[in-house]
Amino acid sequence: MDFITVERKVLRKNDELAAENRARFNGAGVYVLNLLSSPGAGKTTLLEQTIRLLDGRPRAAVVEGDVQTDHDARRIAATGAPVVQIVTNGACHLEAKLVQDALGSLDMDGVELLLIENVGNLVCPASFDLGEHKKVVIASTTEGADKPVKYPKVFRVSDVCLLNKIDLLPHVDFDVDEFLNYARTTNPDLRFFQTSARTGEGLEPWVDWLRDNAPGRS
Ligand SMILES: Nc1nc2c(ncn2[C@@H]2O[C@H](COP(=O)(O)OP(=O)(O)OP(=O)(O)O)[C@@H](O)[C@H]2O)c(=O)[nH]1
Ligand SMILES: [Mg+2]
Repeated sequence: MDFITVERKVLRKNDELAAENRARFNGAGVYVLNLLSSPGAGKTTLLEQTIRLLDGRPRAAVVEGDVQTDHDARRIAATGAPVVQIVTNGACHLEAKLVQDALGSLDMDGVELLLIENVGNLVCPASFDLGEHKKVVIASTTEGADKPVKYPKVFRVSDVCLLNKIDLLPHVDFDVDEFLNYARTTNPDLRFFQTSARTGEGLEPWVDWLRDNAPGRS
């Protein structure tokens, strides 16, 4: 009972800070996406390729979330985009306060699109609003097609779903239609993109969607 009360308080406080973040993003005209996936689904690789394809239209910045290391921030920095790394030191998700604090170290000059890579985990990150406009869940073809029904919350709270690593389909036992059916059953409003961050296949429609949506701030 006490535990549940504490958890509710933590979430309520997080929601307040997330609302502050969202107001700040809206005030600055920055469109924000929160990227969620299991470890290794390809979030950072997708970000690297996406930033290169966007080519500054819109100008993007990245917040990286990891349990340890600044490996991902270094990879993003190599693209030239502004980036800040949050190391959670064991925590399995980002929280609004961590993002708020990290923004102080990020060059947001001229930035219209902020991409937040959450800690690789399909469970905890789904419960914490960071102040983003939309959540994007990334699944990959090496994870099994039943993830939308095994981890439904992350698919329910997301607006967009990327199915990544489609270049591996000939080599893995993954039924795309089964995955799409499971995902649509969990969330009928999900918008899908099938991508390979390795070959670039399917990235153009995703980048077009970003370009269409980034200026249409809510
Ligand atoms: N074949 C193939 N490999 C990919 C693709 N996208 C990413 N990878 C590989 O998958 C591995 C993990 O990719 P990352 O981009 O680091 O994944 P991540 O989701 O950022 O991982 P965490 O930050 O640790 O959760 C790397 O070896 C990538 O090269 C893809 O579309 N196809
Ligand atoms: Mg990563």
